[in-house]
Amino acid sequence: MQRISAKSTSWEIYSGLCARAPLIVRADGRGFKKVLEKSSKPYDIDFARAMVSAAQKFFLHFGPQPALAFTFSDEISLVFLKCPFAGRVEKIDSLAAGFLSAAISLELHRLVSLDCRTIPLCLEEIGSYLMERQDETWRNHVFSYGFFLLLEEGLNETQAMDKLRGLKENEIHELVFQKGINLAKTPAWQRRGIMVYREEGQVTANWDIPLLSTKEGKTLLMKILGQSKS
Ligand SMILES: Nc1nc2c(ncn2[C@@H]2O[C@H](COP(=O)(O)OP(=O)(O)OP(=O)(O)O)[C@@H](O)[C@H]2O)c(=O)[nH]1
Ligand SMILES: [Mg+2]
Repeated sequence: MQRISAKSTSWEIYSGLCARAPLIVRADGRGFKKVLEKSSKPYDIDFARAMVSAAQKFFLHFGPQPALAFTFSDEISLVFLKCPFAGRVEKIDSLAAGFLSAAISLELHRLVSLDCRTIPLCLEEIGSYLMERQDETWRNHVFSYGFFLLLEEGLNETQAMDKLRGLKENEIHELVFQKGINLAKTPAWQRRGIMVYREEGQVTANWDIPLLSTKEGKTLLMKILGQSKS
């Protein structure tokens, strides 16, 4: 068969779409509610370890280097200070999704897939983006504990969802507290997410990150992003 001529690339109308650095690539597991239906609820440490290990492998084997990765639940945000693949969005999204899908499939010993999107922003916005994802980590944490507690009490998913929607965050807190779980004392990685970054030449996973809105959190981010820029 003849090779496709250069002309046929004119069909590839999205191939010219480019982003500038800095940019964030966020991957999210497809249908992970089903994938993880037999895992521990609301949190499965082995699944969290699989996500972290895939993020570490990304640093070691993907090629273009992110400055840091932030993960919670079934998502991973990868912060790039330099453009991978000359900023070509199709390349970035497909290769990052392909790599992470393969890495997480190997970790979980089953075939799974993740999608990816590229988010362009400026350097000053990286902190805000990560703070938003960390806020989402916290909301997800409160909601998940509430949700699984209500399921254990015999409500079905729709009933549990409806009940939680009518409650304020502190009310869910209280509900869970009555059952002996203090949401302020759960493992830090469940409340704040996990970061992966290079430290003294090693790809470190930090399971006890500070709140990124605090001075300590901002200092940590500046250190990671600062050393990665140079
Ligand atoms: N059992 C268990 N489930 C988890 C854990 N972490 C994430 N999940 C599941 O993963 C889902 C992630 O949310 P979504 O990304 O909105 O759900 P999804 O099923 O992946 O749907 P799409 O992303 O739209 O394909 C959660 O709703 C949980 O059901 C975990 O540690 N244990
Ligand atoms: Mg998902």
